[in-house]
Amino acid sequence: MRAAPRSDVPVDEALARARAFTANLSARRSVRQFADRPIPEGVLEEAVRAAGSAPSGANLQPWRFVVVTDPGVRRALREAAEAEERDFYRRRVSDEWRDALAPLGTDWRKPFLETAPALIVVFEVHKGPRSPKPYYVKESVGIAVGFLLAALHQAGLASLTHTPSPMRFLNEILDRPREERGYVVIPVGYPAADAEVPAIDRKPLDEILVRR
Ligand code: IYR
Repeated sequence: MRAAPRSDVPVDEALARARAFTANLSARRSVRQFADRPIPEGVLEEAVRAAGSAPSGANLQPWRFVVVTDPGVRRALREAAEAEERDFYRRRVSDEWRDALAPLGTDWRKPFLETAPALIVVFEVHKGPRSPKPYYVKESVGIAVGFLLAALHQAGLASLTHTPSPMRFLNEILDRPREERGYVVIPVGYPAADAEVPAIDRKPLDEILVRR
């Protein structure tokens, strides 16, 4: 054991610091149209470092982040994802799910998989030849992805949480072992000049917070 780190936030600044963080983070929006503009050197690596600092079940850190910039690999991912999505939107989607997605305007086409300058493909890491049995994998990886999205946003980069389904094609194209299971694909870059986002609101605090 070692001494726990001490807070460096003066108590009279706590609320202002919390508000500033909320203002910054709540300005983040998922973006689906990306500019042809490169990501500054080192930023993705630093964001993955932030993700890797997340808490995890038994501290087993059951995650893998694959940064994809190769245009050929991005194209292959787009083609495979669109094949799955075509089937999803035509046949597998329920009426209820289709209605829920309608305000977002999504469809089977996933051009952002090629237009975003980088994709961060996140995998859960399960028990395998080189990895112990992990605990609370979805929770752990979800928290790490939250850190990752926050770090990218802090660096001025836009991102999208894309969840093609099923995701096994990710293992084949990215040459990952079977104990790694696709969790989310995150296109990263700068928004296109004409990028638009759905006009959505966040639930007010009195709808999401309960006190007992
Ligand atoms: N995976 C599909 C469908 C989709 C599902 C949810 I839940 C979303 O929030 C958005 C899309 C797609 O990527 O289009």
